[in-house]
Amino acid sequence: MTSTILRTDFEKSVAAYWNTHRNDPVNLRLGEVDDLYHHHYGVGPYDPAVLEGPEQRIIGELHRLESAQADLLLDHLGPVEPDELILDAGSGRGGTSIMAHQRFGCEVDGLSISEYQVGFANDQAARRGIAERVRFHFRNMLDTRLPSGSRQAIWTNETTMYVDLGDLYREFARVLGFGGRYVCITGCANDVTGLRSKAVSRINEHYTCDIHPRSAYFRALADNGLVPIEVVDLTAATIPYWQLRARSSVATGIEEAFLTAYQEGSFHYLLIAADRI
Ligand code: GPP
Ligand code: MG
Repeated sequence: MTSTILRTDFEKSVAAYWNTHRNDPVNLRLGEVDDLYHHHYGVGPYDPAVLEGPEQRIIGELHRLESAQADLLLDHLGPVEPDELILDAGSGRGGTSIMAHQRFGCEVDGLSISEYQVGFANDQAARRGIAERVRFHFRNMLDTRLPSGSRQAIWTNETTMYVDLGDLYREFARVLGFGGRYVCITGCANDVTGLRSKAVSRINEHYTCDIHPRSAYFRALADNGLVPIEVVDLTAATIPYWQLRARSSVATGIEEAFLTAYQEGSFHYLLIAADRI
């Protein structure tokens, strides 16, 4: 069974990373604030007063910025009706999926190649009593096994750096209905300078990922009938999150690489909303 889900050595190493990263205070302590466990970064200014208070205030503020990022993504996903179906491709510990269900009232399927993350996220849905409508599956987002045209909306929240974009958007174009919406938040490299940046290489090494250049997104979207309607450069909006995280007790050591990459312009934090035509 596993071999049909994890098809390459790269996918196996990515799954191993997420299956073994179970003691990650930067994600668990933030998630404990309100039981929304995220695996993405934050946007918006932080309140500098949190730096004067107890450490828990910094944790709460980082979590608020991560939830604001997920809210921003969902702002571009809707409207979604309660009887429509949506897909979280690379669903982590489930935070964005649960927020999407709370907002739209619809059923959500989340996919992850980490069995640990799938179990964690399903436990979260069960604890909230929404397991029948928010379901997480051990599956590869390049092969969702969902019926063609069955989804009104799909999102990827910082997960596309683990896959080939052509393969991914071919599958999304199949699964999305005509006029369906795709929203992506991602970090991508500046085509001119990014691929030679040491900071971008450090990020790739840290997470076992392969950051794509910005152009690769628009090429793969266009090749698969996904037409961007909005592109938001969130780079300036995410820098405060990294500055606050660098000063927190849950810093992991990758903060300086993100700050350098964003500030030198080799790396962009982007939201892309596209429609399936
Ligand atoms: C954050 O996950 C996202 C990724 C690891 C994908 C890479 C994203 C890029 C924009 C390059 P996380 O919340 O598990 O990371 P951390 O543990 O560092 O908070
Ligand atoms: Mg995190």
